[in-house]
Amino acid sequence: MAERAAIALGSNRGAREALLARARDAIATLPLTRLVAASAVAETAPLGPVPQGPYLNQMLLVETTLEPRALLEALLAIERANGRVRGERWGPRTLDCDIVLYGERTVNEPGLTIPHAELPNRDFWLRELAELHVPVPVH
Ligand code: A4P
Ligand code: MG
Repeated sequence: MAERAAIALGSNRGAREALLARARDAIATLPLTRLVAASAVAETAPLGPVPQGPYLNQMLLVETTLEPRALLEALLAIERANGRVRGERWGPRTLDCDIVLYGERTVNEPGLTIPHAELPNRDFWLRELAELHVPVPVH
């Protein structure tokens, strides 16, 4: 059965707006996946310890039958295709695609945590989820 997943996009390097648009198109054309809704794109001050430029962030809602791990692999491939080079943790990036929620599932595996560990700390994610009428689980 298809489930709904919330995917957060972020970019603070390069042609940020175009990078988000390309990520949206790539996600919309993933196999077994349909793009249901997208929040507004918002500019946000950089979080974390690394000095860097502002981000553009956007939340997508998809319906998918890809399992969480397969969805993550697909998102990492989209990041790579858009010039993402893994550097410093929390550092500047052309494109970041994170799975924030996947249905009501909890996943705690090496390399995959759902709900995303930073969800309670990112006001802009909480705002974007509210905009898309996605309830946020309380733990
Ligand atoms: N990973 C584990 N769980 C997940 C998940 N639910 N979704 C693993 C996606 N990936 C997940 O990712 C490192 C690994 O996390 C992945 O290979 C995957 O196996 P990464 O994107 O290289 O992350 P990172 O930068 O090394 O660390 P982290 O904790 O993922 O950083 P974030 O959360 O990506 O933070 N400020 C603003 N305003 N807006 C932002 O979007 N983003 C960051 C980066 C910092 N500051 C920001 C923003
Ligand atoms: Mg990431």
